[in-house]
Amino acid sequence: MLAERLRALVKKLMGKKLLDEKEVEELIKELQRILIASDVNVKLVFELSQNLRKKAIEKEVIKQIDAREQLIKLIYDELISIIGQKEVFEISKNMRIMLVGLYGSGKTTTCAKLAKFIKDRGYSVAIIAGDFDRPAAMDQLQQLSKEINVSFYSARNRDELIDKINTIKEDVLILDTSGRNALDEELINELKYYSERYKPSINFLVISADIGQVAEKQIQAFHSAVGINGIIITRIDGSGKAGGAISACKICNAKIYFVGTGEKIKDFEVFDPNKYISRILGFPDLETLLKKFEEIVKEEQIEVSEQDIKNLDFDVFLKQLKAAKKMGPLSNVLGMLGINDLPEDLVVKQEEELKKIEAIIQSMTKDERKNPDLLKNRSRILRIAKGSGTKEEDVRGLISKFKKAEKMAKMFSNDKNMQKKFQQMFKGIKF
Ligand SMILES: Nc1nc2c(ncn2[C@@H]2O[C@H](COP(=O)(O)OP(=O)(O)O)[C@@H](O)[C@H]2O)c(=O)[nH]1
Ligand SMILES: [Mg+2]
Repeated sequence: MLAERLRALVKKLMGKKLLDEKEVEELIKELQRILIASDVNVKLVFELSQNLRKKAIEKEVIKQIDAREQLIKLIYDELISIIGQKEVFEISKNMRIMLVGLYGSGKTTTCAKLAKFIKDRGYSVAIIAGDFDRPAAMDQLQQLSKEINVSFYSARNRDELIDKINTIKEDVLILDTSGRNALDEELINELKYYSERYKPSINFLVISADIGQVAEKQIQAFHSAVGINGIIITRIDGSGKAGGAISACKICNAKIYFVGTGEKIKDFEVFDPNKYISRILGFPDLETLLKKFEEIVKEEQIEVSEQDIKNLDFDVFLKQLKAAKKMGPLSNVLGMLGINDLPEDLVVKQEEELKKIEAIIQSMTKDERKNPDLLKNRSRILRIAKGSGTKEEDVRGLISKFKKAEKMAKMFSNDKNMQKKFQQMFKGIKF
């Protein structure tokens, strides 16, 4: 698998806080290889690399997140700037949709899928057969319309069809067009004909995920013939590549709205950019990683006051401990990156311990949390252990850690760097 090499490189950077230029370069090269093999247009890959290079070196480092994650985030940001965020498809009455694309790209199938999608949202839909090249295409479309119970319109020729279209009462119209192996003049004329007479409000380009590097020329030709406002990628189930779609977004400046995930009508999904990018990059769970980013950036803001340090209580203890441990290695990140051969136990154990500590502290009364001296009383300790589902020695262990932290905090409470030292102390607390 292509992404494996990228992952190996990314793994090498584990725990690093800063990227040096050589490492950035190495990663960019690997990324280029992946994107080009995924059929992303070469020029576009080059442009993307330039941006990445610039940002990776310029970017101010978020200290608590290591280089590996930062780089993935940068790559993600670059790709998303081309593909765009998740787009809602706004359906409205009197909408006229036209599907264009090469022969075999999946237009006819997509007509039915899209019609069903729109019908399920409470609109009446009409499917119109505009492909006069292959008589079989008409039957195929009629069959599909029956299957989803949507009206179907056809005619003997284009002029007749246009006359008919003007009498259709349904809310939304979807026109299927013919396709060739390549976009020739005849097809361009047909599309222009529909463009002028049918007057579509949205032109969807239907492209197959495996279209390859030829994508650019084709997309450009369709775009200059009729103007593409939306993209639907089909056969995403069969190809991990789909780089042509990224190129299409860039060329048409249009968003990807839907993806086809199989031959059946139900195999149709609203396009999710995060899922798509994870797939291209070979990182299984990018979305969770991105959320983690937000969390970390938020948690970084936890302040600590002089008062907190001088009178350390269990509330402050827990808050600081959680902040400190979150900023360390992130247990899930490993799995998210598809890296499974690392000593994950260690990290997972730490998180479990932290949960236990949290349970114990939450089983204390408000007074006990504020005034830890109350915990000299054994019956209180037993009550807390019971309440948190832990053992007496767990509670005692935590109290002793707290006492040590309290003692240390007192020691540097007059230090001018006390805030920093205090926070660092929590990072050092071992379970
Ligand atoms: N696996 C898979 N097959 C698809 C998908 N969309 C269409 N197909 C198949 O691709 C072939 C061509 O589809 P068709 O709709 O006739 O393409 P058209 O020539 O553009 O109208 C058919 O066999 C479809 O069943 C998809 O999302 N996934
Ligand atoms: Mg067709």
